[in-house]
Amino acid sequence: MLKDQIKEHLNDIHNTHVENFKDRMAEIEMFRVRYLGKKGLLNDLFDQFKSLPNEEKREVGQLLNQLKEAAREKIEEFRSAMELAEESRDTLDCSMPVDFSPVGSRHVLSVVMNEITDIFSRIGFTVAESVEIEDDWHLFSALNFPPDHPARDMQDTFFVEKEEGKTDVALRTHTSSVQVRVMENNKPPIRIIAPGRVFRNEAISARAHCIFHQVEALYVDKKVTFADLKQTLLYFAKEMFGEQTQIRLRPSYFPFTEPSAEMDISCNICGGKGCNICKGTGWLEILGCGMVDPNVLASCGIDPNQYSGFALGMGVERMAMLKYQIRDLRLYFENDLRFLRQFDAIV
Ligand code: 2U9
Repeated sequence: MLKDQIKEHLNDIHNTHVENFKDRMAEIEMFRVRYLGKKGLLNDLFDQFKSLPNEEKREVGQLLNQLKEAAREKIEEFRSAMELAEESRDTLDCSMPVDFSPVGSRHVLSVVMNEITDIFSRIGFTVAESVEIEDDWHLFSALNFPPDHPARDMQDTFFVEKEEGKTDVALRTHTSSVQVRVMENNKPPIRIIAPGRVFRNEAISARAHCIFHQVEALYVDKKVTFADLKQTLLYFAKEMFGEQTQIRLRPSYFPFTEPSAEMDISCNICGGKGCNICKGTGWLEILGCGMVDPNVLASCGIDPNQYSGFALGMGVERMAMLKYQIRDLRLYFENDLRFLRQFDAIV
């Protein structure tokens, strides 16, 4: 039947794709002649149409028009596909370098954290890690925090559970809890660093964030003295900020160390002359430290009459700020590529 023939041709046109043509120009012309040429299929079908009974003409006529339109559209589609191929052939530059997919880089905080870890590992410290959700004992009590210390307050600490008569559970406010766990489970000599993420209930600003990173170090053995601490600090400062770096210690207070101190380094921007980074003092505060309080050693099951130890702690964000002159803490967490890309070259 004529109707079925037309439908078959429609189907053929639909399934013809220019990508399969070898010599596109010649094959498009062949396609045109086959359907629309003087002796083409459409003229032949129109001839057959003329001799159809009148009642069939309406339906078959519509189908014939559809077929003619489909053939025309297909030819148009072939031609524009060919033009596009021609254009890209003209503009194809085979000598152009390959556009490799972009490779990510390490975040500056990880770089600095790894650098600190490497410096301490060169003098025998190993890395210790533990949980970020801690109990009151490992966060505060074992570390000699008095019961009314502000760190135990909701204002300063994110509590996960705080209930009357129950052990309080909180996001760790320092990585010192890691050292408590190591001391509880190991005998001295202990020489570890505890790098990790910590959480404090602070309003976010250029100088404070509720999430930040610390690296703490702990050395416990027989006859560990403040001189050991001082030498370790000098070694660390020179490795981290350059051989010319000088250090000074100022007395301070922490519940877990006695005596306690804060360490400054000579300003690595002005070399100690005084600039706006060191606020004209020539010194930059970089970490806290001290001799582990005997109460802390005892709480962790280590005899303070036999052993002594030193500890120190630093904020990684602050270290990176001083090393790379980053002015705003929020930049670390915003993932703005303009910031991150500045550190592409460092590993
Ligand atoms: C144990 C005993 C003692 C770790 C120490 C500091 C001093 C210190 C701050 C630096 C900036 C925290 O990130 S910060 O806000 N830390 O000043 N941390 S001594 O002392 C310990 C740790 C564990 C068992």
